[in-house]
Amino acid sequence: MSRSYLSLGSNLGNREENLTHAIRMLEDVEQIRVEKTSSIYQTEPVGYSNQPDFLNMVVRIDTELSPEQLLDETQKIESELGRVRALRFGPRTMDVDIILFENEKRKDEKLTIPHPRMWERAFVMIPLLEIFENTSNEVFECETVRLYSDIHSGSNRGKLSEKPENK
Ligand code: GSY
Repeated sequence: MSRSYLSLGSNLGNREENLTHAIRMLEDVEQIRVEKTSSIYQTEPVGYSNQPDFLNMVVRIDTELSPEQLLDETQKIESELGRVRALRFGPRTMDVDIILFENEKRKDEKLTIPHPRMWERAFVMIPLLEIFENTSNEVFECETVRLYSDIHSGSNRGKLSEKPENK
């Protein structure tokens, strides 16, 4: 069983419903268990600024899938939720990125883990820290990530909702 962290983002349609839908679709995959979810944050677009604000969150999963199989599942969720890649950094109904996968370090055409831009993205680091902060055996990761987060933190519109009670 491997532990992985996924970043979810949406800035088209009913953004909150899109996030909820994506989590449900992750839970429907037999080899994935959603263990924790962060709060939802409303964030300024990074990259291409002339687009609506995003809603972002991070989820922690346990999975029996390999990183490649997990990537296939996240891409299926993106396309089922209607993602169309019109602009590389443009608006999208759903973006699901693999941020961390156990202690995996890899860089190939298909997949780079840890996610290469996670450190400079407050919309990833802040919800990730929120999950780490509530889990004692993740203290080491928490300190490492906090360090990077302090260095790189950018603008953030702030938390939209409290995390659900049961996660
Ligand atoms: O890489 C994820 C898609 N994305 C986002 C996002 O999820 N949130 C914010 N705030 N900006 C973004 N720019 C891109 S591209």
